[in-house]
Amino acid sequence: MKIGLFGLPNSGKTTIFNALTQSDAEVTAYAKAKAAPNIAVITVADERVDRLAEFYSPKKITYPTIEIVDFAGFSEGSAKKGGFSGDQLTAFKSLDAFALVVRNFRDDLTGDPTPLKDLETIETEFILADLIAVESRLEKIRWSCKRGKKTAELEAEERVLKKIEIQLNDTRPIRELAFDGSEKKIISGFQYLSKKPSLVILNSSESAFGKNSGLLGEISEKWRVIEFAGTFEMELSKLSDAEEAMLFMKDMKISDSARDRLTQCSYETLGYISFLTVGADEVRAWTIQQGATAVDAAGSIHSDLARGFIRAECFSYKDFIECGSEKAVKDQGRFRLEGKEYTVNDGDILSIRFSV
Ligand SMILES: Nc1nc2c(ncn2[C@@H]2O[C@H](COP(=O)(O)OP(=O)(O)OP(=O)(O)O)[C@@H](O)[C@H]2O)c(=O)[nH]1
Ligand SMILES: [Mg+2]
Repeated sequence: MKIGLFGLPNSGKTTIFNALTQSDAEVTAYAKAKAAPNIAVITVADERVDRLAEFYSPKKITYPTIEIVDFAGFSEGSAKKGGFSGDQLTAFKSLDAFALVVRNFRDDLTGDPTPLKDLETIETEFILADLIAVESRLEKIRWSCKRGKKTAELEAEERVLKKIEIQLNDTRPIRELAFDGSEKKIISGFQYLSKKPSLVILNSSESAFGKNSGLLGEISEKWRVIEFAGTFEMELSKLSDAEEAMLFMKDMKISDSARDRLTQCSYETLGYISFLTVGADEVRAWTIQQGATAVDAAGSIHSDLARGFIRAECFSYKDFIECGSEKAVKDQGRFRLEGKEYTVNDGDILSIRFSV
């Protein structure tokens, strides 16, 4: 999974990047927009993996990972000035979601925070960039049609793009539009910014942290949102003494680490769940889309497993913990054989039988 920290300059993206990844990237007021973003990989903590590893004592324990990309702040009007750069758009393309970082602390240069207005600025920028992309594609289609290259495919594409154009002209994100199967297929090659799943990180000052329920409520009408105390949490992530860090967190009434809160919010935003595989070689958690089938899960492990799928042997983590062993799970009739179409649940422990 890949999440991009994005937002106005000086909103604390790099501070939060450091808090999440225990990195030491330079934090400066109004840094020059750099060409290359900061990138680091975090592991997704999962207690279930830890517990299972105690039972199986595997040679290897593997957690899912999330790549965090910290982009330089963009300036208002980026889209209008001919769009985001090709490099930027390429970088955005590979993201699963944006984490929009909004400033909720006083800044000497720009003064008091305006988080709702800032979010609107970002959204408008995305919408403008998408509108430019849609209009230029529509222009090309019209040009082709005029020159006698009209095809049913081009006409279908034009219809979807016009539908998108109306939405964008209404200053609304593409994410709110519903598309049917064939429409989805037509636009799957385009990477619209206002279509990408997004969550919001409200970056509050230490003194305001935890006192923003009204604001968080307003933001949550449109986005999933989490609150961070950026500077505080960056310093927290540098503490080598875990107990000391816990005490500071308790003091601030922070329930989980920045990393765990972002992970959870990302999974919710993207509709992801985890299934598990166990054995003497490896205990591992895997990420898949909610609603995925056993054969999808098999394919996420290896394409051969999906191709030669016979059945999935399955039991839930909860049943395993309640019963205490795989044998007890079987004895109590909680061990299941599932076919290709089985919908995988969060916390399912799967073993795929296959033949190729
Ligand atoms: N009070 C307070 N200041 C913060 C917080 N987060 C960041 N800052 C300050 O804001 C300034 C910019 O922080 P960065 O983390 O570099 O912000 P950025 O969004 O990465 O900035 P650009 O990359 O230049 O767009 C620094 O002076 C930080 O100390 C916070 O949570 N509270
Ligand atoms: Mg930065």
